[in-house]
Amino acid sequence: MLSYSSYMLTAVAALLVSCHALRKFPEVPRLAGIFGLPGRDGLRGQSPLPGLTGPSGNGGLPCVQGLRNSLDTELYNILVNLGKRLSRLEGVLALNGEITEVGEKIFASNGKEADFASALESCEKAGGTLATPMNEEENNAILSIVKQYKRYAYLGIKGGDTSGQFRYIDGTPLNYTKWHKYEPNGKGTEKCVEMYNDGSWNDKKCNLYRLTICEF
Ligand code: MMA
Ligand code: CA
Repeated sequence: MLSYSSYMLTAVAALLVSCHALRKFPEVPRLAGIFGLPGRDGLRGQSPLPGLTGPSGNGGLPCVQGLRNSLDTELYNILVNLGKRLSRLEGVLALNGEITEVGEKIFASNGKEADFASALESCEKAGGTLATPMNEEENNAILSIVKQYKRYAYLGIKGGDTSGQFRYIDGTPLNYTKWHKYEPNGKGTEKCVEMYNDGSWNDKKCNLYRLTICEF
């Protein structure tokens, strides 16, 4: 009787351990389904391995001793697939001229002209911020969109109270600039920055209509 109880205890403990990962990551079956791996639906009504049980509370993905070990591989495969699908989507968007990628950044425009505050709001609502060139390569990527739409664009840079003090929107000082000759010249009266169609910058009033270019 004692040995039977301890056997049951071990079995239950093993099941708990194997299901632990799925409780910790309950989204795994759903992700697996999304990324084309056997997930909730793929395994419905089937037992992919002999001896598998389908306990309740984990969305139908079977729990079995040893699943904990395979979960890393499963998650790895999901991430690899996710990366491949994202890169295909990026290829489509880039092909259609809808995004421009530089390093980790993605630049995109909605093609609309707006004042600085509205442009920034549009970008933030979309989960990004205004395009902010932090080196020559990023400046050129933004320039390509300015040329595409043939419109000057506001940049994610703002002038402070002190004249000539321009900072990134988050308040940090600029580490790259591309001022046009004799700019900035607003002496604190032009608190926004526009990009000309040669990629150079001009401090400018914030209430004009300029192309909205965001970065993500
Ligand atoms: C405009 C305005 C300024 C800019 C000068 C350059 C007259 O003001 O765009 O921001 O510096 O042109 O000539
Ligand atoms: Ca100016």
